[in-house]
Amino acid sequence: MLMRVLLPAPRSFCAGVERAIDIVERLLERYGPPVYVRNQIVHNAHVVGDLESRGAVFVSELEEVPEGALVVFSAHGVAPAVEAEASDRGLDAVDATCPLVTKVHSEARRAAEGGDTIILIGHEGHEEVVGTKGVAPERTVLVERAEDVERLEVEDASRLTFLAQTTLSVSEVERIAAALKRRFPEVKGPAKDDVCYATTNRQAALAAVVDEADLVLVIGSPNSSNSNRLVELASAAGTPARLIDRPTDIDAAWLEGTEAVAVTAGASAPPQLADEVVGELARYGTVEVEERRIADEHLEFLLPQRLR
Ligand code: 0O3
Ligand code: SF4
Repeated sequence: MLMRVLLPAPRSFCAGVERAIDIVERLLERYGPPVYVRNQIVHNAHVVGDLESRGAVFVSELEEVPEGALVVFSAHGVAPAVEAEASDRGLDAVDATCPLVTKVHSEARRAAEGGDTIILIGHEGHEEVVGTKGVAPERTVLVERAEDVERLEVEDASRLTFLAQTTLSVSEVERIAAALKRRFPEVKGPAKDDVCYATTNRQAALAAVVDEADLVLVIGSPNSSNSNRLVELASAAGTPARLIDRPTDIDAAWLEGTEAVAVTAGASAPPQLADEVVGELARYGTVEVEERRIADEHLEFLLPQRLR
């Protein structure tokens, strides 16, 4: 059997994920274990498992962190109330929030200070949304779908700002933003939108090959928003797609009659997993691998001052 394997690029780690992992690694090197991390540093089982094996301790509540200990906030960001709690408890907090998430927090703060209601486009309960909403909880309303826009009740339609979670579907956010602008012509918003460069590039790269593939494999963990959006994009384009955490998740039945597979990975999935997935596919026959790059990514974020 001959199978074409298309590798859309960019895929895998983004600059914010690399920085967050780097922060935990450097803290482990400098201070030794344990290094507490509030929530999964990024939504990936391999990354979490690897750091755990080297002495990182993942907790969901700050209460689980002993007084005075080192604690890292995950890449998805935290509400100001969490920062305050850490400082009240005398914890030594290091913030691994992606600077592009922090930017959205700053926009939320500015809008709230100006007296605007914030319409946050995002998924209820997602950590990034919990954090961003926490910047101005009394002034923020959440919109998950374009249909929610009609049901929105706002205090003053002339004082509105919309913001978005960074890992959503670009086309879905565009649809919601258009619905908001139709219903509230005075709504203010980001020049483009808050969906970040990495999310945008991974979606565009997959979109460029999806029609050539009979199957799309997206490497990522089940709780990774940006990875799930890649699966949705492929399904919406009419190509069956599966989210896999590791090569052994591949079911032989998926490959029956498959001539071309696209293999991509969410921003929190380690790059070597794509090679391992290609290796696994090669067990079923001869593979012909072709990378399809739509953009180069050179962005690198500075580490927090104390770790530079
Ligand atoms: O936000 P999402 O569930 O996609 O998070 P991941 O999978 O950890 O990916 C990195 C994105 C991030 C840390 C915030 O934008
Ligand atoms: Fe930052 Fe975007 Fe990566 Fe999220 S997906 S960590 S916003 S670069």
